[in-house]
Parts: sequence; C-alpha cells; structure tokens
Amino acid sequence: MSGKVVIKLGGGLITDKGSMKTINTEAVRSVAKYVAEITDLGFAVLLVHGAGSYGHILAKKWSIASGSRRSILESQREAVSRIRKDMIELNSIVIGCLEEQGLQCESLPPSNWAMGTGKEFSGNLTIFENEKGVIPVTFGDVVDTNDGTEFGILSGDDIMLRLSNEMVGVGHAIFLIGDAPGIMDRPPHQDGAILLETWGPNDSVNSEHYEEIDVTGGIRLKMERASEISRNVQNVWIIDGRQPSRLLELLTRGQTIGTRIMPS
Ligand code: IP8
Repeated sequence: MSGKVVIKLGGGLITDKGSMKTINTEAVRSVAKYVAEITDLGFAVLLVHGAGSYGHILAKKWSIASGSRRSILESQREAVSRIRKDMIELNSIVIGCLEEQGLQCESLPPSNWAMGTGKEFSGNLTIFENEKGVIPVTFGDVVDTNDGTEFGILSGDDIMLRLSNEMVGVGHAIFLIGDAPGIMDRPPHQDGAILLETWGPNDSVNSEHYEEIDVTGGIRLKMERASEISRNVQNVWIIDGRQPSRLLELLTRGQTIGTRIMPS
C-alpha cells in the first residue's frame, strides 16, 4: 500500500481545551500506535496537530487572532512568544509519543516557515517532502504577517488544506476529532445526535462554535477545509480520534465509522 496520508490530530483530542496546557497523553499515544501501523503498511504520513489549550486560551485572552493592538502591544508580544513556546512543548510531546513507536519525525513549526493566516498563507511547502520513513509534523501556530497586523493565528486546518492539495500523491486527508464519531446532525452532546455518513457543503447541520474557547473556526472551519480538500483528494474523512483503529480500518478497507466529506 502506498500514497500520502495527511492526518490532523484535533486540539480537542490531544488536550483538554478548557484548561490551560492539559495534555491527553493517552489519546496521543494511542493514535501514534496506529500511525506506526499505517507507516508499516507503506503509507507516507504527514501530521498536523491543533493547539487546544496550549494555544487558544492565551490567544483568546490577548486577541492574537486579530493582530497587534497598540494599547496592549507589549503584553501581546509576550503572549506571542509564550504561545510559540507552549506550542513547541506540545509538539515535542506529540513527537515523543511517535518516537516511542519507533517512528522518525521532523518538527516544522509554522513560525519558522509560514507567513500570513488563512488558507492563502505563504510558505515553502517543499520542506514537507521528506525522505522516506520520516514523518513531517507541524501544527497551528502564531505566525508573522506582512499586512501591518504583525502577527496572527494560522490554523492547522488551513495547513491541512494546503498540504493535502499541493503535495503530490495525497490519497487521504483525515481529521481526527475528540468529541464525536464524525459530523453529527446536531451538537454531539445533544440527545438524539446522529452521525452523518457523508457530508457536503449543501447538507445543513446544526453545529456549534465555542467562541469563548476557540480562536479559529472550530468544527465549521474543519468541515469547510475538508470539503475544499475533497475536490482534489479522493478520501477525506472526519473521524473519532478516540477510536484510532478506525484510521487503520479506513486505510485498509476504504470504509469506517465516521463521516466521508464531499465537495460541494
Ligand atoms: O487549533 C490554532 O490552530 P488550530 C493555533 O489548528 C493557535 O486551529 C496557536 C491557537
């Protein structure tokens, strides 16, 4: 089996989003185990992870997503370096779990190679063309901007879009989330929520965005980016990262429990 698989570990899967810098090491470890299995099968994995409580809480507190604000600029700059440091810490933990499985990784922090936010960010994506067997790992981060705002937030979902669409040979783009089996017809904690086996932008769902926690777009941004990816990549899925064996099932059988994402 071959081909590239771009996987995003959602911030809500690998951390507790509501409380500062709380990692869910067990979740990362169990995904890492399956990443090792699919690598053994011959797939080349590229990994992106979200920020969860290592990024969103401080970014929210200091309005980092909307760029520099003169009255609080010094505190914002301190927050920017703190968030970057915290993200490197989270990234090292993720990479540590992958290395425990015997995987070789290369960390590519966006603050070193990307400029600007949103899906049009600039950056040389050829650095993701790694030698065989080495997994490039990147993440949502605070990046510099060149539009006068000084800094902003680049979501891992935007990085997913660009990597999946621009790297040659991507057959699968898979978003692992931490609170549901896939896209549900209503917020997953609501009674009677039903898993949608497929979703495209013409299907309406009642999704929630926890703006008080999430400075990027939450599940909505993921769904939009996933759908854009599906115009170019055949297998785009949002699945439950708490059940990582589904990753293996999807890659070996072409099907699993989760939501297959369609173009519009
Ligand atoms: O969790 C956000 O990335 P995401 C990055 O992938 C920061 O949307 C630093 C909040």
